[in-house]
Amino acid sequence: MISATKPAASLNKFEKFKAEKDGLAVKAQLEQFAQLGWEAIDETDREHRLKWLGVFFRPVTPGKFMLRMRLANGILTSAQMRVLAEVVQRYGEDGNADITTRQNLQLRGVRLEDIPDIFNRFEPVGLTSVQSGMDNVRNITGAPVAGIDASELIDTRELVQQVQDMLTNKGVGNPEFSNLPRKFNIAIAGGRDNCVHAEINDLAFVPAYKNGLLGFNIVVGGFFSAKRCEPAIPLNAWVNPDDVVNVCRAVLEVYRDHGLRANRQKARLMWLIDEWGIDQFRAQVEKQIGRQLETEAEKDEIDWEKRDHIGVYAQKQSGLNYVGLHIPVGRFNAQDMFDLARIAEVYGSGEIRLTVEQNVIIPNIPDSRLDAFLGEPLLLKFSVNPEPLKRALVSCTGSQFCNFALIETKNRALATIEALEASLSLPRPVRIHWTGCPNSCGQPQVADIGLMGTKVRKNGKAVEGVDLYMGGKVGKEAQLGNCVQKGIACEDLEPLLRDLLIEQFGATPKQEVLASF
Ligand code: SRM
Ligand code: SF4
Repeated sequence: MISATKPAASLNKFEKFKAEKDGLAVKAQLEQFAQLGWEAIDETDREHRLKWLGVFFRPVTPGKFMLRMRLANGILTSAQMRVLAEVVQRYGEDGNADITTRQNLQLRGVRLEDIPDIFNRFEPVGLTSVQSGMDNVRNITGAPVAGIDASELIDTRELVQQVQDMLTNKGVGNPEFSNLPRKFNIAIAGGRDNCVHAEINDLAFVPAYKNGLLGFNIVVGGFFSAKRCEPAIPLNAWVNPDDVVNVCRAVLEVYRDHGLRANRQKARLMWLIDEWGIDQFRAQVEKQIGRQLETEAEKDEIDWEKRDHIGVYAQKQSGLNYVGLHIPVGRFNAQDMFDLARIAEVYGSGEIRLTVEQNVIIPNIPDSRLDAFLGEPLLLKFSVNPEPLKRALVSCTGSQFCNFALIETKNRALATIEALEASLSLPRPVRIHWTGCPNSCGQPQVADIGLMGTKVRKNGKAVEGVDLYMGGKVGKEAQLGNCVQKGIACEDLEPLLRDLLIEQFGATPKQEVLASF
């Protein structure tokens, strides 16, 4: 039984409004909303239910909505990118797009009155933004080099698409999964380097051999929240790739029907696993599937350091290459998007891929076209060989558009890195992740250096500051980092980071490098 049908008294306000009217119901009202305008429509529809369609009211920029897409495995075509670029272009200075930490795109500046037309343009090119926010499954991540990586174990593209199709009814919207107790993250890793951060997903599939067959070990319950962060734990189950969709369905049904709904701070999957214990949770998933799951393979195949895919790499298809472009803090304007669509078409196969590090990969570039590709002016902005600090920089949205933010992130992250790079030489990339508040969208816990926005008192005044996280390890033996210092005023951060980079990451001051010649 879905707990949302419990007596109203035991439900929090989100459960109440979901029980009153399903989020997906606003789809039928879009024309009406467009005519009424954003100020006149029902507040709960505007601020909450529209997120079921990926349409996010932004209290920071009222009337200018954010549109969060779904891009299975982070892959889109140049035709799709052009449609998205046209949307962004409509809004002039207000229009831009961000690559997200879930291999996805968010468009900004969007007006509610344009949504029906935008959705009409999405349909013919196969784009959807459905169920991308609130109590739904977020964009499903997969290996960004699926199908082109010579060392790949399992091509995740089709699997991710199948799971997305199942839970969104092929992009139309699926009321079966539109009232989960809370958000839910799914990732499918296909390579050896855990490129999707399996450990920070509610449900993740990790390649593993069992009895000579290649399938997946399953981990569950990983999540970040302001209240608690946990890495995923083994379900003690191994599945054949053919079973991935069924397992996703069963896990989601168990979560939907039994997940905790009274307190939103304790509603993510791990809280249910805590209450039941992993064995009971596993047994319930088996009951839902109607058969026993195989126990997990002794070891998984994640035995590489994580790659960032920036630069030029030979594909498994002989004579073809993929090129990773660095997109500073993941932000595009409309022209950038048109340019990317063009170069993907002119030099590659028209395909564009996104990574969880907020960067782009253009695959399928023949050897003969590579030099011309590398000479494209766009690559002066989106480098294939960025400086080591910029290369590994990730940032959440921050106060420019997000009302949860305690600090501005993206612009500050870039300015700080540029200042540090002006004075330091780094022997290797250092992964610095910024996140504007404890919700941790910028994943500071997976970074070498994580910076989480907070407010600090300095000289009797409240100023923007950060808590410092260290020790996040990605790839094989992934581990979450911890907070090592609290309450650093942002204005004091640069010298602190400078010392940290010198002491712990082998950075050398640039003057010293020059002096030694
Ligand atoms: Fe997030 C809420 C942005 C990845 C944990 N996240 C939000 C909202 C929707 C809040 C809001 O309404 O303003 C932010 C929208 C701001 C905006 O205008 O852009 C927001 N989250 C993002 C993105 C765009 C950050 C980025 O710059 O890349 C990422 C979008 C991913 C996507 O394509 O769907 C994003 N958020 C994450 C991640 C990272 C991940 O999934 O690997 C996390 C931590 C992992 C997790 O969820 O377990 C994350 N976001 C949260 C939370 C805390 C969840 C919780 O259980 O408490 C919130 C707050 C909430 O849901 O109540 C949140
Ligand atoms: Fe907004 Fe906080 Fe998420 Fe950053 S971490 S996007 S500030 S909710």
